Amino acid sequence: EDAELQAQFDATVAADQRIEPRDWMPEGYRRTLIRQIAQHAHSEIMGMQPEGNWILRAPSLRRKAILLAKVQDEAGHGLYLYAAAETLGVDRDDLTQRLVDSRQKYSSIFNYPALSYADIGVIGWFVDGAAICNQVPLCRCSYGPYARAMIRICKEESFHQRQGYELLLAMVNGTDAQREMVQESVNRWWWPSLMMFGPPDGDSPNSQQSMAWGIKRHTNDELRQRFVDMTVPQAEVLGVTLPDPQLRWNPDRGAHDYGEPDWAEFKAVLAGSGPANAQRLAHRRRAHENGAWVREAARVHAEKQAARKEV
Ligand code: FAQ
Repeated sequence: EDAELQAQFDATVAADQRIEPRDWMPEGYRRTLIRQIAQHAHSEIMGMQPEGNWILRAPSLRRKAILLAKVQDEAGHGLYLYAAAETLGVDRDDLTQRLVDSRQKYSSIFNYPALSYADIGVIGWFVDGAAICNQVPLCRCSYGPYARAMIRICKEESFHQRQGYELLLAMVNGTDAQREMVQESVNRWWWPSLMMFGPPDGDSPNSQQSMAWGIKRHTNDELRQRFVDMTVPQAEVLGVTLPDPQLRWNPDRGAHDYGEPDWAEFKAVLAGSGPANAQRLAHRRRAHENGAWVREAARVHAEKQAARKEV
């Protein structure tokens, strides 16, 4: 019977149809999805911190309204993604606990500090740009609830990318000091943004199986290349230099050659020793502890409602 279920699952994936929560699925498929969706949800929630830090220091009401909307969207993305993970039989409280106990990862990029308002623009341009490259193919993920969540998330990510680019356009058309701020920010965020796509293909233990299952549609290096090719002409329009002396168009490949990110730095950030790891996790833990009374009140309220229904 198991062989029959497996064959049915394989046929659904091969036909590019969706696996839904009540369908049979291999245990490894379920575990991989829980790992990836939870890490993705945690990233959205942790990703609120670098930018959230600037809401009270936005340079104008307009910039503040835009930034507030963006950070709220990230909270929303985290919540849809936790809901998508819950369809696989896990509990959001448990996933949050695993995050605050450092038993589950979140994206390396959010362990870098946002030091100037130009960083708000560059995060939108690079970090949301990279997120879009990575996430548009996930709209065709074989697992239905994840794929559907991605459609709306990608629409919002496009707005995020545009608001960042528009902020940078305003700054590069401003004073010399503003142009310098943008360049300085680009220098700090370029390499960490390339690392968002994960380790090189030869060093990515999960890619092959995830692609066979139709969870991932492209390898880490394919998506990284797509991001580089998309970003180079945008940098030209802004008049900024991407900090990579090896970056150049390769007509034979029809793509840009580029330098190797510092993978030792990537590993250090994943191991918890990035510039802001400790601060980010401490902040998240504190927020979780401060919210204990809300969770308790909701639990008691739910109990009272249930008791009322019984009489
Ligand atoms: N950071 O075998 P692979 C956003 C881990 S965008 C930390 O290649 P996989 C929007 C990986 O988990 C950011 N860990 O793994 C936003 C695995 O460890 P594990 C979130 C990383 O899963 C913008 C190990 O390394 N986006 O939040 C990273 O096949 C602005 C081996 O790697 C997503 O999560 C990394 N960069 O491929 C929000 C997208 N890279 O779990 C706020 C969905 C790898 O075995 C502001 N996820 N690792 O212990 C994915 O597409 C994939 O999971 C990859 C990694 C591509 C990230």
